[in-house]
Amino acid sequence: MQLPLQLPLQLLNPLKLVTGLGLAAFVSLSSLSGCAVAQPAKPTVVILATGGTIAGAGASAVNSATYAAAKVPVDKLLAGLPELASVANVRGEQVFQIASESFTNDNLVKLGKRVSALVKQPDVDGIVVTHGTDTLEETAYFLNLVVRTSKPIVVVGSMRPGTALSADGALNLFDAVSVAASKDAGGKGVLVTMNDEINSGRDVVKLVNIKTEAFKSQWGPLGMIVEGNNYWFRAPVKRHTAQSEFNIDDFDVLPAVEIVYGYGNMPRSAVDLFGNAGVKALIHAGTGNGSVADRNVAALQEVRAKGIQVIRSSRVPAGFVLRNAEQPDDKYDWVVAHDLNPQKARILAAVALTRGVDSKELQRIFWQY
Ligand code: DAS
Repeated sequence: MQLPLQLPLQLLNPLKLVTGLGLAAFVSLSSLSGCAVAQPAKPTVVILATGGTIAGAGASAVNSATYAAAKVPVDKLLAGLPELASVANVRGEQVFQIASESFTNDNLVKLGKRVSALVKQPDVDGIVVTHGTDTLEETAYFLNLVVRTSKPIVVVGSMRPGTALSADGALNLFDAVSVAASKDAGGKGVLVTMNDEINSGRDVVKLVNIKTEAFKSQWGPLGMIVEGNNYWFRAPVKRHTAQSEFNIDDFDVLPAVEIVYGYGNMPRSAVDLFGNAGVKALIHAGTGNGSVADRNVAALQEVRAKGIQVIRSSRVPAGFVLRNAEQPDDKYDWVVAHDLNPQKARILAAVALTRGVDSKELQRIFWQY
């Protein structure tokens, strides 16, 4: 009986070891049957690398927070994770090599178009986007709105560079590829795998800026991934991907939508500045339930009178802004961002305004997406 020369440890059957049959009794199925057992073809996952900490490098293993992001190329990331071959056939593309705080609307559009082109290819089963964590939530939401597919798209980053002790990138990336290769991950919108959780790209936000358990959704994760197995507990109810009315193939430029941040003593100058800068919409990141200082109500009304959409979000990380509560939105013809934080509200408003919608349609879109 021909024993396989290289017996991968993970193939040892612990039951046989425990019953004393040990290695001698271990035989591969192929030698028993005398012919190769056909292995199911592995899914093909394309990894689009954009930079960030997951591609970062520090001077020493104790540098878990002091390092340079966007240094390691995608082929080295993949070479450093041979375990990926156990879950999918993977290939990588270096789309950008930047820290994600430097992302622009043009980066979003270019990435979205590449994802859209790849998911149309019949031999591509899933997509992983490696990304910096700073604006990961914005990119994940953008792709969730504009890529018309039911194939899994997973955005992933890390809070520590691969050079650090207890680096989180390798397992996050393995999880991302494993989820992207899973049929049961399809149709759930864009997903984010960080720290063993599978979150919705719509809901997830970076809530902590200094530890590996950084990403949370106030509505909870969709599921968890443990040792390559997905455990689902809920599914998204908002429109996304294949059910979206938006399509990255329909536009090349995102309209200018900016954000003003609310705080005590906030002057009207920021509102006035953007009101005269040609923006198509202004997100007001208000205090509390999207509150607007009295001196800024007039400033926002003037902005609205110029045909610029005004959208009330909140600087408070959880909850959602109620229409006509802190401000008479019907009277002022303003929109509320629902549960979207200011940066996600900016993404949705920009995507919606590629179709030149009015305020009534824009509010419908904020309820549905
Ligand atoms: N600068 C951060 C970024 O690229 C690093 C990271 O956390 O990924 O988003």
